[in-house]
Amino acid sequence: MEELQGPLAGVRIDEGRLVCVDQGAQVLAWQPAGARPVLWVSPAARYEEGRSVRGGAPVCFPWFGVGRGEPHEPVHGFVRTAPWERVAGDETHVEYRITDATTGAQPRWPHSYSATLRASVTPDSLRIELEVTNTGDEEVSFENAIHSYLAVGDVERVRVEGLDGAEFDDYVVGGSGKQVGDLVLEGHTDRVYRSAADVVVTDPTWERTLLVHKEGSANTVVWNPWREHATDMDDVPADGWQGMLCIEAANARDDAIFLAPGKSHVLAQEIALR
Ligand code: TA6
Repeated sequence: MEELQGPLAGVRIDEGRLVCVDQGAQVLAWQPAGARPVLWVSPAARYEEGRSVRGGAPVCFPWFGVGRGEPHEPVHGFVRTAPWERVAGDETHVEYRITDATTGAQPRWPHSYSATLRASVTPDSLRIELEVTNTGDEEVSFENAIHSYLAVGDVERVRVEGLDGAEFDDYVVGGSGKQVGDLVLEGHTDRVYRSAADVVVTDPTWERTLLVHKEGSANTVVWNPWREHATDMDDVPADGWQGMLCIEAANARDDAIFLAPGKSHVLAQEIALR
């Protein structure tokens, strides 16, 4: 494990193949030996305190997007840009922790909690776990997501298998829909699927297949801004949308987690080269 030198503190493990920054406990890179990067980071990403780096696997908690009901700020919750404490690590894993003692009074979510992020690698897989414990004395509810940006050769040629028959909320056209067959993206896509199933991402351009396994996740979020929205973001180049596809393990909206005092919940996502 080596300390990451640069504007954001962090670590490189597995001979530098896995990179994680302390801010947001955000995995930024995973590139197995002999393979192309599996996680995408924007070439125009900005590495600034208080700003989530565009790419890798940001941690969304205790809400997803703008949350439920009244829109919440910051988008995707307040731990994504907060300083997590690195509590363990070696050449195959790193572990971070954050609690309400760090994030302080949060009017939108005034609860006592402890969150642990574990990232671990094998030669051909990356596992990211977000464990949340209710350390208060009343039931809490929250949303969460591991907002993974997969690197792909050309998103227009990618197929996503495993969502067939799943209902989804469509944040592009509004309303809901039901997936028929494999998902092939044809434009701006922003969907929260009600599916706990694994998905298989086939990437013909890079001649590879990624298996995305989930645990403790009722939802799969699929997002790509496409050409028309890539330029909405100052940290995504105009053509950046073609090389990325977000496949996120999540619990959002009606699938928010309810946790009794003292109880814990684990959300996990495992990405494996097939
Ligand atoms: O995961 C999908 C999504 O909720 C999209 O609506 C889009 O906003 C994306 O997250 C990125 O959010 P960010 O706050 O990182 O720009």
